Amino acid sequence: MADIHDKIQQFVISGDSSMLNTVMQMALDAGGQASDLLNNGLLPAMDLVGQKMKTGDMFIPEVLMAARTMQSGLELLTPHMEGGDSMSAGTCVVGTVEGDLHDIGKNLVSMMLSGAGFKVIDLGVDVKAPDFVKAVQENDAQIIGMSSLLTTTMVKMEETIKCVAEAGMRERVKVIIGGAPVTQQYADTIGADGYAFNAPDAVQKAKELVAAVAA
Ligand code: B12
Repeated sequence: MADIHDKIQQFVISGDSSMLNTVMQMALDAGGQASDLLNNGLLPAMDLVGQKMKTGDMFIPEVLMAARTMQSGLELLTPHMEGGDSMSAGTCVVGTVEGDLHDIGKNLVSMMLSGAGFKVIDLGVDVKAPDFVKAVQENDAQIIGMSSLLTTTMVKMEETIKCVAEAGMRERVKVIIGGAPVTQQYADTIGADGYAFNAPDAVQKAKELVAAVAA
């Protein structure tokens, strides 16, 4: 399987969606697990892209191509990811905070929450604090999931939590946060209810928090 993981990484880095989808489809047809292709192929590929970006070996247009390629790989895997309960596990409003355009991790979290039976209202990227609040009100959501990939946009998470409190909803809405620069310590500092390092942990955390709201 190591060979297929190498190929996935190579095609993500070179931004070749067509070849990526071909090798991934072949792996799935041969009985490969979607979670293996994700965890050992696509995710490490994005880490490599990040390293290359940092060292100046990849520039924004190439990173964007790699990101689009990664996204197409995720879409291919979505129907193969583990299905969840048919009944809704709860409603989550998810988005990347204001000023931040990174959405791959957020999309992965949305996808896995959906797979676990949550109704997901995905607000996309560059989401302003009042828009999170509005979406919670309109959809009677129990959870807000915020993503931030830039140290400069992390503060928007705290702003959103304040906005939720000002709307008088802090008691009934749980907030989980994530993204590469975010930590449990940061979540504690800004008064978020949960932090998750990756998408499976995000699902686990969301389930725990919905159970706590219901109790
Ligand atoms: C792809 C990418 C881009 C693409 C984004 C395309 C897209 N559609 O998302 C583009 C080219 C647009 C881009 C632009 C920029 N980027 Co950029 N980008 C990245 C890169 C390489 C990968 C991010 C990624 O997708 N990772 C893969 C996903 C799966 O991981 P993830 O996002 O961390 O998500 C996981 C967890 O964090 C968690 N999670 C994520 N969200 C949530 C939410 C919740 C609720 C929970 C519970 C969990 C959770 O679960 C996810 C799945 O496991 C990172 C480097 C890196 N390694 O992070 C840099 C990086 C984030 N970018 C960086 C920078 C500087 C920029 C720019 C400012 C560059 C510039 N000069 O213009 C711009 C900013 C644009 C903006 N306003 O947002 C820096 C940030 C540095 C910092 N300290 O803030 C990084 C770290 C690169 C670097 N090493 O310097 N970027």
